[in-house]
Amino acid sequence: MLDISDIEFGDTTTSAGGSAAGGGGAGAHGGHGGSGNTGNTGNTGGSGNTGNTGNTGGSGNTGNTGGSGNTGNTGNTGGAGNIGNTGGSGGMTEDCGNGVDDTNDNLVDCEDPQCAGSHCIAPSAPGNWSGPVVYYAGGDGSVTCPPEWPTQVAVGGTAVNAAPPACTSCSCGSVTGASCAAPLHSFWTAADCSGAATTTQTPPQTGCVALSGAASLLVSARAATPAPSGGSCGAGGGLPNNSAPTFADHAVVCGGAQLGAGCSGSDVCAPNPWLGFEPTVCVWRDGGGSCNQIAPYSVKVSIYQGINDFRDCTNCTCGTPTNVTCSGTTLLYQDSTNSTCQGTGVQLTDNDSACANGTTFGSMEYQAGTATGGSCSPSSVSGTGNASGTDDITLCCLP
Ligand SMILES: [Ca+2]
Ligand SMILES: [Ca+2]
Repeated sequence: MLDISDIEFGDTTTSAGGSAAGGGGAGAHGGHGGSGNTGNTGNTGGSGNTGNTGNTGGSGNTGNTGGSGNTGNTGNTGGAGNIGNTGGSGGMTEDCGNGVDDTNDNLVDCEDPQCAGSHCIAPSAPGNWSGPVVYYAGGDGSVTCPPEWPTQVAVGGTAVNAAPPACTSCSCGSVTGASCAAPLHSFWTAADCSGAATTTQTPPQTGCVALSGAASLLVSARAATPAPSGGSCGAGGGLPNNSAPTFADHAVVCGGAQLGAGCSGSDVCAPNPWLGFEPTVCVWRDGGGSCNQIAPYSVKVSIYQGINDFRDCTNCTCGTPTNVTCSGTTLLYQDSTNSTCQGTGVQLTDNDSACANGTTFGSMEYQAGTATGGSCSPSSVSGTGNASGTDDITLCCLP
C-alpha cells in the first residue's frame, strides 16, 4: 500500500513539464507521475457448503418378546449406534390359573400369550356333576394323571373283553346202586323151547317155588334177560372254563386342575388336555346318567372301574343207567310137590338164551347175582351269562 505522505503534487496535475510556451528557462523538474490505481481487492471466497448432517441411525429393532420365563433378547443395535429396545418381559411368568396378571402386561391368565397351553371352557355343570376333568382311553396301561390334572378320579376301562362262556365237559361216573330182579321164565310142554311157550313164571328173589300150570309136563325152559333197575351215576364237570375278563382298554380320569380367569362370561381358564388324552374336557358323576341336560357337555362316556363275571354253565346231570349186566342163575328141578328144590337141577344162567332140556320141571330157585357194568349218558352243558363292567362313572364331555 502506498503512503499518502510520499505523494508530491506538482503545480498542476496536468503539466508534464514546463510550459511549452515558456522560453528559456530551464524547465522545472517534472512532476511526479500519478500514482497507480490501487488494485481491486480480491473477491472473498465463497463459503464452503455446510456438510450434510449424518443420517440418523434407524431405530433398533424391538427385541423379541421373551418366552415364558426366558430373558428377552436385547434389541439389535441401530445403524447409528442406537441401542435397540429392551426385549419383552423376559423372566416373568404368567401363572395361568391364579386369576392374577403376574407379568404386569394387563393380560390375565388365558388372556396372556404365555398361557397358550390353556383355554377357556364353560364352568363345570351344576347339580351333582363334578369337574372339569380330562380322560385317557387307550392301549397304554402306564398312563397316569399329568401334573396339570393331578387328581385321579377313576381308573378302569371303557369296555370289557370277555369270551363267550365256556364249560368243561360233563361226565358221569360208574353205575352204583343198580339191582337185578329175577327174570321171567318160559316153559314148554314141547322139547327145545319150540313154538309158543306153554306157561311163564317169575321166581321170587329168594327161595324155591313150585311151577304152576302143567308142571309135570314141562320139558323145556328158557330164562329171559333180567332187567336191572335203579342205580345212578355221579356227575362231574360242566363247570365254567373261562379266562379272566379284562378291560378292553386303559382309562384314566383326571381332575384337580387349577382354573383361572381371563375368559369371557362365566368361562374359566383351564389347562389343555395332556398329550395323548382325549382332546376334550368333561364333567362326571358316579353311576349312570344322561348328558342331555348339561350342555355344552353333551357327549357321554362311561368308565368302568370293575368287572363282574356272571358267566356260568347249565347243570351237568347223568341219565338212567343202561347196559347193566346181571349175573343171577336159576336152578330148575323135577320136584313139584313140596317146593324143596331137592335133587339134581338144571341151571339156567342170566343173559343166556339157551334152552334147558332133559327132564320135566316142577320147581325152581333163583339165585340173584350182582349188577355190574353199565353207564349213564351225561347231559349237554352250555354256557350262560356274560361279564360286564361295574362301578361305572359317567362322563359328559364337550363335543
Ligand atoms: Ca395369572
Ligand atoms: Ca399377564
